[in-house]
Amino acid sequence: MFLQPIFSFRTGRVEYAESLIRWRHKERGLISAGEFIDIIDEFQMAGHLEVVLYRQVFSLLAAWRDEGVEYPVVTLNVSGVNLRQADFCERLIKCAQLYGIKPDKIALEILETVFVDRGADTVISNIRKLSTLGFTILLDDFGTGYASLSHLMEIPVDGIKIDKSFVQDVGKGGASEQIASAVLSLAQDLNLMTVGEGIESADQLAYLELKGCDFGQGYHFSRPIEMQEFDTLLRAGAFGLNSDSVSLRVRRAARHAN
Ligand code: G
Ligand code: MN
Repeated sequence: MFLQPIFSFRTGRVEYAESLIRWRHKERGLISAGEFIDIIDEFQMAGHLEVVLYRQVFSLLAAWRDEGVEYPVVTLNVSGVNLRQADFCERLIKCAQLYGIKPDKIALEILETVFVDRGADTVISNIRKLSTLGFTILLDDFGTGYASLSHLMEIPVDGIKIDKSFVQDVGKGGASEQIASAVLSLAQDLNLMTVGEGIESADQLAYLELKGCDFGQGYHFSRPIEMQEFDTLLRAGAFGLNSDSVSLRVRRAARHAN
């Protein structure tokens, strides 16, 4: 399991970290989940991997909590297979309770594409339940899916992660820059938190910050870090951490007040 830090532009601290699984292939080396997600879905392995990954994440969070370490909110990528299962929420919350982890320490990353696949009703009702339970809901790879605007209205989203394809074309004079800028301005109007993904250069960082993006993630800051090493860095104070994610709470309150 790997964790990739997500930095707050406002505080400069690592307030979130995305958990990522890597498959150590004998010949091909490390393979990312994005490359084998279809295999996971096809063989309905999501349920099994989920147990392995979630338990690792929850036990790590429990250790930090028990030892008084200030730690970031950890994000879990949730697959369409999981969201189409009627009992997914119960399974997730039970697993979290087993380790005494409260939902406000967990953010769920959901791809927009889950809404256009079959079983969208179950998906939406699951997301509503998860949000009510207190999990933070983030739309992943935002801008690459379909009918995204209508879904922003329909489901209780807390924030969006702007897809790296837009971020990486910033400064190249194409349409990506306008899209990134429009998405940020829309998110601000809706009081959503925003994360720029795949930031690889200081120019990309500067552009997103200028446009009011809240958080940044990408090789420019840090690659995904193996769990043990992340743990060591966190305890050494390398992430300048403030576990209290103020901006999200303020935005959430503002939205509920509307
Ligand atoms: O789609 P999702 O948001 O889950 O993307 C996470 C993936 O993006 C991970 O596999 C991670 O390794 C990769 N990633 C993270 N930062 C960067 C980056 O700066 N550049 C590129 N190309 N990929 C990145
Ligand atoms: Mn993700």
